[in-house]
Amino acid sequence: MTLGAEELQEVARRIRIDIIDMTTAAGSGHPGGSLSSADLLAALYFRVMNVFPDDPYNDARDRFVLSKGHAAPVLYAALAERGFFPVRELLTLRKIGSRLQGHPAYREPPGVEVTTGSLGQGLSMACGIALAARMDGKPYRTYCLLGDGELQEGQNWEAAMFARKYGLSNLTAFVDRNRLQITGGTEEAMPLEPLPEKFRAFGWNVIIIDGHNMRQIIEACGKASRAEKNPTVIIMNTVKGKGVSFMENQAEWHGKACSQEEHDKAVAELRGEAQ
Ligand SMILES: Cc1ncc(C[n+]2csc(CCOP(=O)(O)OP(=O)(O)O)c2C)c(N)n1
Ligand SMILES: [Mg+2]
Repeated sequence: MTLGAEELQEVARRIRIDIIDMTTAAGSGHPGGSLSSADLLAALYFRVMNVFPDDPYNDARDRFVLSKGHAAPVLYAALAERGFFPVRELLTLRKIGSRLQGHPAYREPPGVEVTTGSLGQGLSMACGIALAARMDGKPYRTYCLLGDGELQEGQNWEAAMFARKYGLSNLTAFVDRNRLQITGGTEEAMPLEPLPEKFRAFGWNVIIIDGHNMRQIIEACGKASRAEKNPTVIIMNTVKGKGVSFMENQAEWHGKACSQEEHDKAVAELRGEAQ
C-alpha cells in the first residue's frame, strides 16, 4: 500500500481516535506514549512495511517489534485499521478473554510478532530476527520502536553492540524521543543526552527527525533501508500525548484513561471540531 503523506496523516488521526476510544472503554492503559508514536505506526503499516493482513505471518513480511509494549493501543489500532482484525474489537482492550491485553502477546492479535512490555528487551529480539534474515538469505527488514526512557535499560546497549558486530543493515530502530517517562523527564531520571553521539559511538547510522512530520518519517525510513552497512536508528523528536491539548507534554497522561467528558473533548479535538 502506498499512501501519500496527507492520506497517512488521516490514518494517524484515525489511529489517535481509536487510542482514546479504546483506553477510555478499558478505563486504563497508556494514551501518552501511544499518541506520540501514531504517525510512525501509520507510516509503517500503510506505506513503509511489506505486510499481509490476510496472511499475517507470510514469510515475506517485514517484522515490527514494539519494544515499548505499554504503547499496545497504537499497535492494535494500526493493525485493525490496516485490516488484520475488526476495528470494533479494539473496544475489548484489557477485558478478560480479549486478544487485546494491556501489553502485546506473541501472535495475539494477529500481526503481533513478539511479547513485549518488560522494557529493554525488544531491541535484542529485533537483532535476533534481523540476524535470522541474514543467515537465511531473506530480504525482509526488521523494525523496532523504543521508548526514550526505555533506553535507560542496559540491555539496549548490549543489543546495540551486537547489531554493529553483525552489520545488521537490515535493522531500523526508532526512538520515540518524547523526553518523558513514567513520572517526569528522562533527563532528570537518568540523562540520555548526547543520545545521537551515543548511537554513533556504537557504530550505528543516526538520523534525527520530527516524528510528527510524515514526509520526514518516510524519507528517513527510505534512507535507512538503503544503508549498505550497519544498523540505523531514527531518533524521532515527538510530543507525548500528541494531538490532545490537555495530554501534550504531561507525564500524568502516561498511564491514565480519560473520563467520559475528557474522552469527548479529546475526540472532538482530533476530529477538528470546535469546542
Ligand atoms: C522492565 C520494566 N520496568 C518498568 C516498567 C514500567 N514502565 C512502563 S512504561 C514506563 C516508562 C517508559 O518510558 P518511555 O520508554 O519513555 O515510554 P513512552 O514515553 O514512549 O511512553 C515504565 C517505567 C516496565 N514496563 N518494564
Ligand atoms: Mg518517553
